[in-house]
Amino acid sequence: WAQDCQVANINVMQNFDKTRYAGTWYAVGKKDPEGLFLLDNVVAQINIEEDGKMTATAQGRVIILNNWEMCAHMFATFEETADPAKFKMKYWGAASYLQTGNDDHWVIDTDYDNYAVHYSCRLVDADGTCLDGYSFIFSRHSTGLRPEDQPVVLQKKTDLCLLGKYRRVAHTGFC
Ligand code: ODT
Repeated sequence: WAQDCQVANINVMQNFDKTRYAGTWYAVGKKDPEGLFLLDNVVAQINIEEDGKMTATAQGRVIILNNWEMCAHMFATFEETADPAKFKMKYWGAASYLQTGNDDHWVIDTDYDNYAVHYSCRLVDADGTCLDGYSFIFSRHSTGLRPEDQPVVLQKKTDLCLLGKYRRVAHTGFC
């Protein structure tokens, strides 16, 4: 078996339960996309609205206009797809100069209580691999992943063909 790194063949969370995914997640690792936006101190809050739809808010340190450092407050709505673990995420900022977009939001793996592996490919190459994408490793704990979750997450990074492409996301209290 050889890894083909095809976006279409990426395995996502089976029987994904968005109600258990709700709540606070601290980004502890990130593979950046081109035109990097969220730098560090990234915390996401996933909500399930009364109509059952998933929404989110997030904050994180960003640098805009080359050298203006600030804490970005972001909002997102999620559109469901045929696969319960694959969403389309429409997002925008509290201020007009922040990034807006419509990205895939795939939940690759989670135990709901400790860790979650997120993936988003923005641009699929002609050969079916991802040309531009990003991925967050989330923890329920601001201090990072529990030792017992590290091998699981390492395997998922490998499956995503992103091993070695992540950086640590610091939580310094900036936001
Ligand atoms: O940092 C980058 O360059 C990529 C991230 C850009 C999109 C972030 C927008 C956040 C939208 C609001 C909250 C959503 C929370 C979802 C959790 C994970 C994905 C960011």
